Amino acid sequence: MHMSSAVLETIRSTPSPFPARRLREMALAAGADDVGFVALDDPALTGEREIILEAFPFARTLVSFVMRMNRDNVRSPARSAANVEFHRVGDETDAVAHRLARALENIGARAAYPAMAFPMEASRWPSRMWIVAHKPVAVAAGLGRIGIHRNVIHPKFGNFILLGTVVADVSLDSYARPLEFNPCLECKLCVAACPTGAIAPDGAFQFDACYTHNYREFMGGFSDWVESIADAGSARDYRRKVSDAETVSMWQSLAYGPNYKAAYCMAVCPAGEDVISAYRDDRKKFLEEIVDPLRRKEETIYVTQGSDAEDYVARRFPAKRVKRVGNGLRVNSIAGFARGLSLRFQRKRAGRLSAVYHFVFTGAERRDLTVAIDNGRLSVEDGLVGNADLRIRADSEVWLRFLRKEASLLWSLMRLQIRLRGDPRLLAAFGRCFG
Ligand code: B12
Ligand code: SF4
Repeated sequence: MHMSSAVLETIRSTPSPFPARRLREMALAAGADDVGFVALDDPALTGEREIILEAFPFARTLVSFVMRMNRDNVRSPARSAANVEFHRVGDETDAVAHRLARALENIGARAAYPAMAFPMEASRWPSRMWIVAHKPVAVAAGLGRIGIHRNVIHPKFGNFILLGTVVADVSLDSYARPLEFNPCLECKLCVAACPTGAIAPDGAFQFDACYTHNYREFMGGFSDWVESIADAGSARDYRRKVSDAETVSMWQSLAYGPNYKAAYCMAVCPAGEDVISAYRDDRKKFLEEIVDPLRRKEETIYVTQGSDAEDYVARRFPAKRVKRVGNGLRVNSIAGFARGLSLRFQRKRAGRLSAVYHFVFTGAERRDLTVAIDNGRLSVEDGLVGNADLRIRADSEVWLRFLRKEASLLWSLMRLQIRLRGDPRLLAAFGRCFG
């Protein structure tokens, strides 16, 4: 879309704010289904701002937009139907962002966009690889609120949307405010449908449960598959670990874009003006037609050994079977160890354990850390806080090797590279709490 030369002249000659209404028209003309604007200095972007500026130093305004997905594709137990829609709308999200950035460029503004999902900054793995976290931006732009399942729910389209962001150097004459109400009904259908138990009724999210299964054919799951090939002594040995259907599925993901294994939380969500009537009119029918087929679906759920997800599938989904796999989330720094604790914490496995751990890391990466586990709750703090039930003093490199199962604990204890003060059984109890 090209601007008239009069408009072009206006934006070049006046540093005055650009009309939000005009930018909205441009975004809709580029194909967005809804759009909202956030100033880069909005307090909601604390923690995000630096990451955005590193990639796009000219950023002043974030244009957040949503793209609708076809609901019945996402709901189908045939996940190929859901995945073609994720890919189709995902590509369209990037195309809309491209068109809007181009339109802004045409009127003399600077604009760029990060991908809807991939490609990301893979060299940063296993830390955060994405540049813009589209969800908090969309919430700040008034496009929706986060539901119990942690997806953004748009007041009209529900959660059947993908999100995009265009970063621009213009300032606007008005910005959005977050929605005052949350469209989430707290019906907990997402909790019931998730095959891994990743969504707790109180809204807590067990990242590694979702990630290990749903992302089996993405980053870490893919690394694990490669390692199973490297470890296999023969084709027959490989086939014992990986079924033919799994090999074909991996080929399909590599050839046509990675396929999500579930996203059932999104499939069953009845929130949003356009979506809710089917649920309100006949809840029983909604459950029978949309939730039950996903719950009854016979399929393999990928779990890590000893995880809450492993127990959950066995208890809740008799038609599903688990397969133990690695999820490729290797810890390669003490900072990563500290950050990863909350992502890997297995609330149920922690049970009634109540203990405070002091970690004193020495050597290459010095850091003091207090980890408290109390009746299924975890807190991680820098420094040594309160009294420890177990104090672990360890050389940072040795500790990382121990976590990766490359160094033996006994050997490290004998060589005084790891020292414990307190009941050593608490270390085993600690290990059980993390997947
Ligand atoms: C990382 C990520 C994931 C992670 C973590 C999900 C999460 N709750 O954040 C995993 C792999 C589990 C995931 C799964 C899914 N995702 Co996703 N995902 C993203 C991504 C790249 C960033 C999310 C984010 O901003 N998180 C930060 C804050 C806001 O979320 P949080 O819950 O407070 O924090 C979590 C993450 O930070 C994560 N985390 C922290 N450190 C690290 C490090 C690494 C390496 C990783 C991988 C994760 C991670 O763990 C935290 C706790 O859960 C965005 C794309 C983007 N660039 O924004 C898409 C995005 C959020 N995903 C999306 C979708 C659709 C899904 C799935 C439905 C996938 C699918 N198609 O099957 C599921 C839904 C799972 C769920 N119920 O949340 C959409 C959501 C659309 C919407 N309506 O809200 C997004 C916005 C993509 C898009 N452009 O539309 N996703
Ligand atoms: S399924 Fe129900 S509880 Fe879950 S996010 Fe949607 S409306 Fe909220």
